Amino acid sequence: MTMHGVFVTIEGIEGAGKSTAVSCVAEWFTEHGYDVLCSREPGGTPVAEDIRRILLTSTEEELAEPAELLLMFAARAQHVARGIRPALEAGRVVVCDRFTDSTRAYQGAGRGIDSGVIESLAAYAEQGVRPDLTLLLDLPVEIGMARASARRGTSSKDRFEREAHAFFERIRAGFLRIAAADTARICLVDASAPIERVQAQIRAILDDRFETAR
Ligand code: Z5A
Repeated sequence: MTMHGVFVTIEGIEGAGKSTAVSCVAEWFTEHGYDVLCSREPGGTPVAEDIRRILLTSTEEELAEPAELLLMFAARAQHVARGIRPALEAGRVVVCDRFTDSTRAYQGAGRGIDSGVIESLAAYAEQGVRPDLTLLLDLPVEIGMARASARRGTSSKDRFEREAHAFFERIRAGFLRIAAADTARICLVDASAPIERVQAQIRAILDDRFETAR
């Protein structure tokens, strides 16, 4: 079936400002007359949000790496089938906080899982649903961590936030490699700038990509 909507994903390390960027992108499309669905991964549907709880907060036993990868894709398969694809088929804009590039960066570059395994699971879970545009919010790891910890306050860290600094450096480098290999889809945003400047960069990209297409 043909899909008429627009699928935009937001990527980056923690504290990059992805949630803030999702609102900015949603606002731009709403102002331009589109019907927008904001979502996130892992999660986005009731079943996928159940899987998210296991992935982020499970502490009863250590999650094995293959299990973490398969749970990410189980959540994604459910989100695509029950959330993203129906919205795109209805002509809506879907703005998603993280998608498969996060798996490539976290489970691939971060944990060292083979890219062949990741790409074959991606093809199976996505069933042809691919982002039209991805905004990669890039910034130094220290700045992202400082922002995330300021926002977190006294609440406890999730499974990923407890990882060492080097893990996040591998992920940032992984994201940059992914972006360099797919410049047609992925636009880099300097996320170390103040919020207003980040939002101006995002709006300029959307003006450039979608205003002339209307
Ligand atoms: N994960 C994975 O391993 N594999 C996968 O396939 C997927 C995910 C899909 C959950 O993701 C974890 O799952 C994630 C990767 C893994 N773990 N980590 N790390 P998540 O997206 O829910 O969690 P997160 O990355 O930790 O999100 P976050 O900390 O909420 O980051 P954010 O959304 O990018 O940031 P924010 O909430 O928009 O901003 C953070 C704070 O900074 C906030 O107070 C803002 O007001 C402030 N902020 C935002 N922009 C600015 C600027 N420009 N200047 C100053 N301050 C700013």
